[in-house]
Amino acid sequence: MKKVILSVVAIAALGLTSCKNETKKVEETTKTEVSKEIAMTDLSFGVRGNCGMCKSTIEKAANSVEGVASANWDVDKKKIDVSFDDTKTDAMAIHNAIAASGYDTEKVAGSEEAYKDLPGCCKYDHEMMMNQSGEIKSEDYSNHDH
Ligand SMILES: [Cu+2]
Repeated sequence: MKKVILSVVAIAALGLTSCKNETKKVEETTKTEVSKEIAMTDLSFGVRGNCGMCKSTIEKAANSVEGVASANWDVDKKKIDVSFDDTKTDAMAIHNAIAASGYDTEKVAGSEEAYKDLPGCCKYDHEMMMNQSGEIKSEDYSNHDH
């Protein structure tokens, strides 16, 4: 197998100059991707919300922050998992973007203006528990409602 690769490389090297350049380009792209992966920071924090529509609004807000690679909000756990490039953004920028879309996070209260414009089903309870296990029953939840 190694021999085959070596001979392919040799042929490419001996061949047209354009072929050689192409091979080099591919290598560089791969290297960039690897270093990007290393810089990615994974973060989870609580975000209040009700339904699938909330999910798309929250995730859209998080993804709108430059440097955010992925965002996944869990409707049962009231929690978001974000992966971002910490050379481009930081946790607070993501908290602020979600809050600006009308949703409360652990650190930033949601914009009241944006909250007013949310569809009726998305007008979540501001007392809602965040970072739930996903197994808490509604009767348990009422105990936390002061
Ligand atoms: Cu909703």
